[in-house]
Amino acid sequence: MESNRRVPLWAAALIGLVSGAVAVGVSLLVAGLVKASAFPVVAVGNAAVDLTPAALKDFAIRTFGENDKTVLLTGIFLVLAVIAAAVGVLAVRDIRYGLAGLAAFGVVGVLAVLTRPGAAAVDVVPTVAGVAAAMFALHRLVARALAPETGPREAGPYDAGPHGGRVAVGGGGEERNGGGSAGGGGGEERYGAPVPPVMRAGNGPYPFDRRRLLIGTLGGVAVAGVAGLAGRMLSSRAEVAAARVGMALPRPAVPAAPLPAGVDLRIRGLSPFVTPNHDFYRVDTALVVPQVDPRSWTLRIHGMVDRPVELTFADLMKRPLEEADITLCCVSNEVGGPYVGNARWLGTSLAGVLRDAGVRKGADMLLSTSADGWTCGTPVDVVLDGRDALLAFGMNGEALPVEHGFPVRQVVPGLYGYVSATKWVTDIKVTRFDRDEAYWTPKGWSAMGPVKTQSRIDLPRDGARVAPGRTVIAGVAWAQHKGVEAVEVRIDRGQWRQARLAVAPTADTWRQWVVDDWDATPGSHTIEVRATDATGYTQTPDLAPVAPDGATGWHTVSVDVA
Ligand SMILES: Nc1nc2c(c(=O)[nH]1)N[C@H]1C(S)=C(S)[C@@H](COP(=O)(O)O)O[C@H]1N2
Ligand SMILES: [Mo]
Repeated sequence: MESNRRVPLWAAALIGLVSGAVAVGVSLLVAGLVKASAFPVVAVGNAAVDLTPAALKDFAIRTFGENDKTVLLTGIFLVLAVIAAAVGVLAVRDIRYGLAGLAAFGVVGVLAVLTRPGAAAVDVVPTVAGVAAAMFALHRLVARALAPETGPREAGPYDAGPHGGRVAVGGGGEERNGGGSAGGGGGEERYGAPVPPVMRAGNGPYPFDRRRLLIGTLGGVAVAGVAGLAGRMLSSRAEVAAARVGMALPRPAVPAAPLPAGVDLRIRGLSPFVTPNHDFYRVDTALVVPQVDPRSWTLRIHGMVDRPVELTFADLMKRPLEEADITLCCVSNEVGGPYVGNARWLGTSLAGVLRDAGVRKGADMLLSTSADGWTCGTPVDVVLDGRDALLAFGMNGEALPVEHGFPVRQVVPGLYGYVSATKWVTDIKVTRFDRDEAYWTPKGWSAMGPVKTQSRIDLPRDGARVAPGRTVIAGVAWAQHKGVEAVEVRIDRGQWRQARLAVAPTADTWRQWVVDDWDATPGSHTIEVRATDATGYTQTPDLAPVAPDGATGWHTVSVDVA
């Protein structure tokens, strides 16, 4: 490309800056994709720190103190921006100069990455990809600023309108504007009168086309932004996953007793007593699972307390730890639905943490907030009444799965999840129900959400075909923190018969049940179930929808015996 002095300096600098942004965005994305540890900008920064004379380093640390990292990164980005702008200026003089500048820059980046301790070959991939993308962007943007998109016979630079509006006539490089380009309006006047077609068909310099360049830079910025954000998301995901896998769970001071024999009837098709983590239902409002690094996680407890505190993950681990089997269920579980599961949770007492902070008189609500801003309102008296309300970080012997709230969530037996089980919890405000409202409350759900006693038939499945003869009917029932006392089943609205109950270690878990003496006769049958909890309450057939505070009714299945 020939020298062209008609591209103003600002535009040349802009071309360079946008190309630089594309380099950063694409290298972030690629770093996330190939799980490279070194993001080139940081590697260059670290190399710069290593090369800085000690005296200057000391000066910087003294002067900027805690902020020295931020100052350093800001400085690196400023230097990068100046270099990028210079590359743009070179590129509009001659694209080869610009490309060479980027290549030189890439070599510095690769060297910086490779000289980092523990660097692997894969770590250069983001730098190389970023520089390649920047070269492409630079080339395209210079072309947009100066030349027709795909050669002289296509769009002329004076025509800011859509390409569809342009008609090339004949083979002699003649073209004329179609109606569509008129849409550009008088704005095109600023480019001056069209030069004769003959001149545009040649290889001569094209006048600067501001509009085409700006559209191109918007595209470049969009690519850089989307790639950068996606890359950041991918790498924080990888980092949090690594932190989770590397986490050693401490032994609790108060371990839960080993599960008694007989908690699990071991019937195929019946929900196991302990729900494996990968089968545990998931309900939350998060479109993308929040990635919270335990090393930077903190939990703030404030509001109506005597001593507001902020706990780190290490602080939490130093507290007395306990383990508890707790069945969690969702208020939006339909009768017979799947949103219920049982796990062994490991954590520290939420009541203990609150007592240390000193809950003030008059407070009746904990407004907890997750890393992604979801909020939950939990009654203070319930949390303080001695039940195993936990700030949990372990689930069935592993660190909490990320989608179940890693690194820390609340679990409170006896309350539906939406009023108790905040995942990725980072903030607890001690407050009052008449002053604060949690996420679901204004959306038609009750502020209070005690779990309703429920039972579910797992076997046989609704609509199943079963062979005549002895048929096992089995399921689970739950009444957290009250306990399930009895389960009854009836067939075709006949006599209720008592189910045999599995052992339940505490009142906070569900309980398996089985009826194994049903002699199924050919034909269609309906099977109904109802549970009675330890307060003496028996489920009624009254149907209630899930909103505002949980479904009621008897789970009923129909089967064909043939
Ligand atoms: N941060 C956050 N925590 C949340 C929710 C949410 O939307 N966001 N949903 C709650 C609801 S409604 C339920 S039922 C439980 C479900 O927990 P699980 O997904 O681990 O089963 O999480 C609770 N905790
Ligand atoms: Mo829920």
